[in-house]
Amino acid sequence: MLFNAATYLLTRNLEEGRGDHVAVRTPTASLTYCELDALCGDVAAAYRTAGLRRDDRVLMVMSDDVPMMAAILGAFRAGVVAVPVSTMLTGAELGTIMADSGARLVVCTSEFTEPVAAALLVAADVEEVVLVGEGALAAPPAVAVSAWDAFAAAGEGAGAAQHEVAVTDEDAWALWLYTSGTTGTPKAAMHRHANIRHVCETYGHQVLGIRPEDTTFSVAKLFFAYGIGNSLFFPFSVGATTVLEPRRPTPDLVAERVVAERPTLFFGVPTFYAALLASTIPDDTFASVRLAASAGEALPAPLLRRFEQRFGVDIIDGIGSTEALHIFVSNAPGDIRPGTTGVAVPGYEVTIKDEDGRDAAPGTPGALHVRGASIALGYWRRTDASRQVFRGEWLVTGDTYVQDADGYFTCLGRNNDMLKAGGIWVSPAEVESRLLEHPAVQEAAVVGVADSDGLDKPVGVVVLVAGAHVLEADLIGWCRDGLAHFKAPRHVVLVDELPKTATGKLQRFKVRALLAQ
Ligand code: 3SK
Repeated sequence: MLFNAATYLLTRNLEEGRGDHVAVRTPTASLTYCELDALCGDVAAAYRTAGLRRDDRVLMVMSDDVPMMAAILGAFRAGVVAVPVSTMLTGAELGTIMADSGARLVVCTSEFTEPVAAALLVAADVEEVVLVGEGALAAPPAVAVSAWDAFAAAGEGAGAAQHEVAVTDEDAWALWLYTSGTTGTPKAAMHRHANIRHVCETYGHQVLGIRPEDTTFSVAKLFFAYGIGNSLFFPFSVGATTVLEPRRPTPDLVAERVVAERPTLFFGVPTFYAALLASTIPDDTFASVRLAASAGEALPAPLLRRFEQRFGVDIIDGIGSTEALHIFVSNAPGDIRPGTTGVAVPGYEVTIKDEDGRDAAPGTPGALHVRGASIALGYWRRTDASRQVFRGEWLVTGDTYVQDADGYFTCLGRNNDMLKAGGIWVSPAEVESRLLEHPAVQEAAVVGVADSDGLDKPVGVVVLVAGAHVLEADLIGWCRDGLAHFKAPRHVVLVDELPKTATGKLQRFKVRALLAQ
C-alpha cells in the first residue's frame, strides 16, 4: 500500500482545511502548516538536487527548531531516511554512528560543529554538510559545506518534480533511531513510514486523545523516539500546534516557556519531574496543561503524587522503546494507578514470558514482550543483536515486569537488574521508590553489591535535594521502616549525579562500577 509519512503529517492538514493553523512555535518563529509544508518541499528538492536517492541517509545533529523539523519531514517527503542523532555525543561517539549509518549528507546546527568535525574524520560516506546558523566547520577536503539558507533556496529554485512527495509504500524506511540501550554499542532501529502512523493512531489518538486544539511541549528532544512522537508525530497527525525549545531544558527555562506558550499536553521524564519538584517554580506553572505524560523509566508513585498535589496536573506513566518507536503500555487519563505503567495501549499486544518462554501467570515476574505495527524492522547491520531482540512479530524489550489480575503492568527493572537478598527477589524499583519518599532525596538508584560472603545485598546511591543533609543511617532506617527489612539497602552512598544514557535511563552497570571502586 502506498503511504508517505510527510503526506500524513503535513499535506493532509492542508487538504483538510488546517493550512492556516499554527504548526510550530519556537522562541523566534511561528509557522503555519502551509508555510512548513512549503519549506519541507524545498528541503526535499534540495536533497534531490544534492544527489540523494531513495533510501539514502541524512544524519541530523540539530537542536529542536524549525530547520530540524524541515530536515526530518523533507527527508520523508523525498523518500530518503532521516537519522536524527543525539546532540550530547562526543566526536568519537558521533563518528561511530555517522560511519555506521553510511549517511551521505549531514545537517548540523552550528553549536555542534566540533563533534561533527571530529566525526567526519571517520565517516567516509559523507559528501556534504549543511550548516544551520553562523559559524564555520573544519571539514575534510572531500566534504562540501553549505549554509542551510542557501541549501533550502537551491531547493526552492528547483523544478516542480523535485518538490513532489516520493512514491513510497508503507514498508519504505523513513527513520532510523540509534539506541545504545543501557550497555552496548549504538544500533540503528529501522522504522517504516507506516510505523509513524501506527504510533499516532494508538498512543497519540487513543491514550492522549490529541486534538487540533492541543498544543504540545516536550522536555525530551526530537532526536529521542519519545521526543519525536511528542513534538512532531502526534501534534501533526491532527493539525495541532507544537512548541519547540532549542536550548537544554532546566526547570526555570521550561517553566518560562510553559507559562508563555500555554501548552495543553506536557511530556517529561521522571528525572525532570523530580527536578521540577525540587525547584521553586510557581505552583500554577502548569495551569494550561490538561495532561502530562512520563516515560523513559518507571515513575515512582511518590513523585507522581507530589507532582499532582503541587501542580494540579495528572501524569500518565507509560513505557515505550526506540525499537517500538513509542509507548505501548500506559496509564490513561482518568485511569491512573500510581506506581504501575498501566495497561497495553490499544493496537499492541503485550505479554510477560517466564524463563521457559511461556506466558507468565498474573503476579509472576517475567520478560516483557510486545507486538504491534510500529515495531522496527530490525537493527541496521546487526544481525546477532536483531535476532536477540526481534523474535518473529515479538519485540523482547529487556524489561522485567509483572502483570496483576486486572491487566496492569508494573516495572520491576531491567531483566538483569533484579537482585536476590537472602534468597528472595528484590526489585530495585521498589527500594528506590521508598528512598524517593524521603524529603531529602531527589534521585535514587539501588543495585546489588556482593558482601564479604559474595552474596548480593541492596546498596543505594542517592542524589540529595539541593541544600539537604541526611545521614546514611537515617536513610537506611527510613527504608527499614517502610519495607521488609531484607529489602532495605545495607549502605547508602551520596553522589552529585547518577550515570544516565543520552535518553535519561539509569546506567546500572555504571552505578555498580562506581560502587566497586
Ligand atoms: O523509554 C521509553 O519509555 C520510551 C518511550 C517512548 C519512546 C521511546 C522510549 C525509549
